[in-house]
Amino acid sequence: DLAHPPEMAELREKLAYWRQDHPVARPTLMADLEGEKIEVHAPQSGKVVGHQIMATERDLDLAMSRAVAAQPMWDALGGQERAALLIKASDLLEENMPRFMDLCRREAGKTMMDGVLEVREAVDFLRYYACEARMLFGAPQPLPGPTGEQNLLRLHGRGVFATISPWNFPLAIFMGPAAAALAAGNTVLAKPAEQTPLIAALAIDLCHEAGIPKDVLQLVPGDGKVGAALTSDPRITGVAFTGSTNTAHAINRSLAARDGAIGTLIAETGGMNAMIVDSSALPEQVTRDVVASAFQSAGQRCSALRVLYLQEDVADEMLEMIKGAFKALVIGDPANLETDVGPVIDAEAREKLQDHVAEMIEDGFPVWRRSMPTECEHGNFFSPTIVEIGSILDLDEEQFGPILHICRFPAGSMGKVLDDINATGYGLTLGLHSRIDETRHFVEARAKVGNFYVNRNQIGAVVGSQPFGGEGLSGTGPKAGGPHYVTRFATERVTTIDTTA
Ligand code: TXE
Repeated sequence: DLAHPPEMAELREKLAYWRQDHPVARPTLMADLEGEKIEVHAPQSGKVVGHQIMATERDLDLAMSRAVAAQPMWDALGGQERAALLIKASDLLEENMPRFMDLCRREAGKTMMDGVLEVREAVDFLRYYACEARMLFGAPQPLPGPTGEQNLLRLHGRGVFATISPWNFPLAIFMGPAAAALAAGNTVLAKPAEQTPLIAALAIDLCHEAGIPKDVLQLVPGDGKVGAALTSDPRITGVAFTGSTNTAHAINRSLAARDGAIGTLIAETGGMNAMIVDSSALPEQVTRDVVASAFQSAGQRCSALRVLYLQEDVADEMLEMIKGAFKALVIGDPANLETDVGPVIDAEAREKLQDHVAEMIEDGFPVWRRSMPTECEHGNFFSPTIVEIGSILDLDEEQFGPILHICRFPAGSMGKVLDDINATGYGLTLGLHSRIDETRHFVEARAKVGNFYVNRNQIGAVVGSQPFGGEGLSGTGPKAGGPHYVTRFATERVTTIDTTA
């Protein structure tokens, strides 16, 4: 039950701590860095949460040299030992759940429930990839061959990975790719988003406390320039990136422009996620799932619903019910347990959403907006919005916030709807509400998306059960939290022995 994770009851007791604003100690990890000191602000209030240091060229160079030197030792340690350290780190992260929830609220504006889910996902990633390390990086796998010959396949780390992460899952997406790279025997330079460095610093502190050597996993705080410097270094063997499609393209170009080894890019980017609702769908279920998919986490999930397609003959009824639930959303301070929609990450994100809505109004599309409570005047709040448009192709790009676009389609035109969705070039999530099996099979066969959700919300992804990731403009794959993820961070080596000699 996503809405009521079991930890909630216990955590309610710790609310007094969680709701207070107390100073965040400067993370020990940033103490050695010499770059510029930058304030980190709370999205809901603009208050200073703490400070970060931008890594300089010299910091990067030093970190890179340490990572290169430490990699052979880490690789040679083997899957069992690496797994034990990752499991220990997962335990420490779990024990520190209230501290992370506090930081998730203050640094990223997350509600309490989103904070819980964030920590659980990070812990799940560490444990899942630890299991993979045990299974895949143990004894060599014998391969078939002619008599008199023995062939053995071993997996090894590739070298040094840069993991570059976004602010919207400041712990889970920061830890997940780093854990996979470590499990496979790579050393890691982990760059968090510039908006959420303190959560990342706490996570890395705890990984070191768990016994992962400091040179094996290093924090590289900074903005896009620091990220660009990292990816242009020829000593990096691969980059695991989550963020915007434009940045993924920039990293691809940067890796290709370097001399030396050919770099690997594993990218997880944005989406133009749609949901299709036909006349057989149950209106209450649709309403619940649409509102959760579009507005939970203030729409700042890459999986979030952006465009809802309603079959014409039921569209008015469904739209009325959705608007009813939309009007009931509680907007405000994420410190309040009742809050459904908190702030967006920063002023730039809010302005981008505002510009989009202004453009939609100018183009004559009908728009419904929630009024903003007075307590939201000073933060980066953006009022949840519904816009009725003609087709998904009326949109130029992903809007990363609480905006739901609605389209109507006549019965019998679902093929055209799917063609339009596919024509965006994005392929992350798609939802379908229908109780007709043939419709499900039809959509399943045509949809070019990584994750297809039927008769439920389309935002959850459970590590191990629902590996997550897209295709096309939405990413390279493999799926995070799935059975093929860790191997993308590894290289295969084959030994062939003449046993007759
Ligand atoms: O992403 P950026 P932002 C999408 C979503 C959102 C958009 C912008 O569409 O509106 O991205 O978010 C680092 N070389 N998603 O601005 O700029 C940067 O410092 C190397 C989807 O945060 O791509 C940060 O650490 N690194 C998504 C990270 O890249 C660079 C989650 C992401 O920043 C760099 C978040 C460069 N040239 C946003 N430029 C998802 N799929 O979950 C920036 N960075």
